[in-house]
Amino acid sequence: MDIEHMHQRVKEQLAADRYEHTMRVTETAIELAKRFNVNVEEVKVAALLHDYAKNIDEQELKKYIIKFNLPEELLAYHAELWHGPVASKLVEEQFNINNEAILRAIYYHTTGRAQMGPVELVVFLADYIEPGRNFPAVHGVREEAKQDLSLAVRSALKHTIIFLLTKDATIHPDTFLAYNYLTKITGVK
Ligand code: DGI
Ligand code: FE
Ligand code: FE
Repeated sequence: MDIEHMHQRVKEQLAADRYEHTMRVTETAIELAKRFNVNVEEVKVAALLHDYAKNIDEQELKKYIIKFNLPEELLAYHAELWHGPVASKLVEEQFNINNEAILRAIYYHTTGRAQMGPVELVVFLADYIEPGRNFPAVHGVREEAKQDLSLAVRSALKHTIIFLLTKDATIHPDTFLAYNYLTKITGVK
């Protein structure tokens, strides 16, 4: 499956604003991959497909979680966390993608996880700092992203956790595991 075909399918699948976000994430991710010596081809595909399931409604996402045997505990968390895991299964099926680095980057792009690999880190960070994002914490993370991939992702996770706490939201354990992992490996604490 060539990338132009996937691009076309993404455009058909997503609303215009979501498609434009996807294009900005892909450009940002390619830049980060070059900066931090991460596989550009894997990053490009993962970024292009990361939000592939974003415009599927909740009822249908729920059906896919059952159909694909994804962890049912996902259903106990906010529906916002469902589109990554579902997208990873859909693109595996529809585009015959079997590269684990790409599939994981799509699966975990919202929560992160412990021991995130380089493609996961780049896609996670690009999604957070793409030029259309404009929340207060993004500016500091963009600065860190010029220097250190792990530190920048750690900061993005930290600000996501703080943001979710202000909303009294539940927080998926993978978000904490990702934060703890990066805190340890960066030597912050
Ligand atoms: O799909 P995008 O909007 O591009 O970005 P995303 O997939 O990172 O989704 C971001 C949303 O998910 C944002 O509103 C924060 C929320 N989120 C991230 N981690 C968690 C979470 N929401 C809950 N409830 N729990 C989490 O652990
Ligand atoms: Fe997303
Ligand atoms: Fe996104």
